[in-house]
Amino acid sequence: MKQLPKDFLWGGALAAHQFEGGWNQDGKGPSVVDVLTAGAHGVPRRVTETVEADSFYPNHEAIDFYNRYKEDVALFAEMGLKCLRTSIGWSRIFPKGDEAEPNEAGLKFYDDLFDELLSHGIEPVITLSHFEMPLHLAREYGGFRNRKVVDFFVKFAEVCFDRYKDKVKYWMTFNEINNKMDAENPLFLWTNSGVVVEEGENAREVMYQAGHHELISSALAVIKGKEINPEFQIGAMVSHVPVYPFSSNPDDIMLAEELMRERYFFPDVHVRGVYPNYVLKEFEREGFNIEFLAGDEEILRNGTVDYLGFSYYMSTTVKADKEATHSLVVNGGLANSVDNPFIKASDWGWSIDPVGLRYTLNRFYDRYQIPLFIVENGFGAVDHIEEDGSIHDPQRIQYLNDHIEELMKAVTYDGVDLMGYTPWGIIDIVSFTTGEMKKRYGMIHVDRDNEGNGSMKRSKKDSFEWYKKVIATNGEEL
Ligand code: BGP
Repeated sequence: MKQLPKDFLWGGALAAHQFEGGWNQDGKGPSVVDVLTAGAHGVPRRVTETVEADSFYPNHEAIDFYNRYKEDVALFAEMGLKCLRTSIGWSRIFPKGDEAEPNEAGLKFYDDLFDELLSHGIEPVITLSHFEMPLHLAREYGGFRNRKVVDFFVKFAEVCFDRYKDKVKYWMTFNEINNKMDAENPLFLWTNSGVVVEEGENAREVMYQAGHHELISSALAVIKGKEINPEFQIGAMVSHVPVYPFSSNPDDIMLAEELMRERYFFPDVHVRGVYPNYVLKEFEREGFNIEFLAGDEEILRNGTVDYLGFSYYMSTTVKADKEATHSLVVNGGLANSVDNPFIKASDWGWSIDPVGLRYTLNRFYDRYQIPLFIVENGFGAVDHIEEDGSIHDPQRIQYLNDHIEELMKAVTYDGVDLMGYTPWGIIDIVSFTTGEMKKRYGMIHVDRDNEGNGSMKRSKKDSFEWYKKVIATNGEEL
């Protein structure tokens, strides 16, 4: 089998709020996730008005990377990572979001971090907004429902592009911008867009308005970024859960196709620079009144992305003879979802479907013909520590191994242009959907539990050495 390209970006992925901690250090302001309590199996996370003294906020300390980054970067280097995908905490740079000047201490932290990564030969891959909007913008402006927030985001993007123009080449504007298509789920509109739906409003209409402002913000950021450094590669990032038809019944096939539009809408605009007809028809049908300003069409056309980054964890399967509501739930299931008899699931009900990754790569590449980047993939599981301190995680190795095999087929057999692969949570971090520490993805274990206890000590799991070999052999030895 032919090999992956020599410059394939093997890495790991993280998000500032899930691992940095230091939530109020060096002038950082509170963000929308800093008022998110821990959940638990089956108990959703809660957004509180302010930081309550008797509630636990797992993101506040997270794994304290902010104060231990040198130790962690050294471990990433030992693993052989070629890149690290992380995000810039927006409220480190603009604590409230609407200040005239950025916070120098926040900017300096990322200067130091990027220098540290580069000194180990690790390329930073940076998401500008990964669920970290300054709380003030959400509370005082209504988040991205308000057009003014576009200006604040673009200014933040410009400051970052300008400051790090010689250190960062690969950027993404919004993490999982589409992870709010289920507008009825308040968690995703809040973290993605800083939006709370008011009584009497149509949640989906509000979602589309906020989404439009984010698409405009992204396009303006791309335009500015290219002015600052034409060498930048600026991508979009979407969550992708392919929808399979349960059977060869044409109704199942058409339903799956229609539901895939929930996945394609945002990347369609990011990549093609125009709204797809199926969404314009929905606006017409539902009577949605989405505010477009004169010039928006041009902005979208001029601000298309260089590549498409995406997260892939699972697939879902639908059957037409269940009532359709077109609404997503956390595990990627839909109202019409049924069990797929060919696919098993994790303890959190996330299906395990490596072939779905190859299928996704092919469908995206056929549709867009631009480079793709798998910027999240992984297996969330409970780890068991042996008496001697070792952690055997064969299930995680199996999951990653099988997905890498499929991505290699997509590149070497199908001819997909794939830039790299950054498995999620390369070091144990706070789970986003549950706020737990016990749902772990890492190849590096962190001694920290759901209640915030533990020494924070780092140790290697079996997957650490396994992934190190995968990188060293460019995927030839799995
Ligand atoms: C994606 C997010 C990440 C992340 C991941 C895994 O939706 O981009 O921030 O955490 O999912 O989810 P979880 O941590 O809930 O298992």
